[in-house]
Amino acid sequence: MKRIITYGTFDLTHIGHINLLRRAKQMGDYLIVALSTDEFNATKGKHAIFPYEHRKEILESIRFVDLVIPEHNWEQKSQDVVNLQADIFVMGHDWEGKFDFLKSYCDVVYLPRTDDISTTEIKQIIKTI
Ligand code: C2G
Repeated sequence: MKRIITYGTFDLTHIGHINLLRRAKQMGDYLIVALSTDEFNATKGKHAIFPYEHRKEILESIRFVDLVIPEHNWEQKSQDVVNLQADIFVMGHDWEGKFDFLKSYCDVVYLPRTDDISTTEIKQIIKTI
């Protein structure tokens, strides 16, 4: 069983997130999503509209996702990969190169982002309505 892990805020879940999750799952058999907590988002300078518990339940309702765990900090990834026996770490290519240190633990794959959609853009559009 090939185990995939990915990380993110996944706020205002949109097609860019779904495309990432689908392609990540297609690389293996079991997809783990480490979901940024509200507290960690604050350190990222991000304020999610949906609270962690809602973002978690939405992700758990997506058929590609098998497990959702909290992402509390930047440093937990290598431990997560080891503890959860992840074979592949996947992120969108806006993170290209940032997590190559994980190559000593697992494969690292950066997938093309979906164009013309982001949580930030959605927030901007809503403000103009
Ligand atoms: N994504 C994408 N296409 C988009 C928007 C997002 O492929 N149009 C991908 C991102 O590249 C990321 C994932 O969807 O792999 C989640 O995106 P965010 O929720 O914005 O995650 P981020 O805030 O970048 O947090 O430790 C890593 C961080 O937690 C990543």
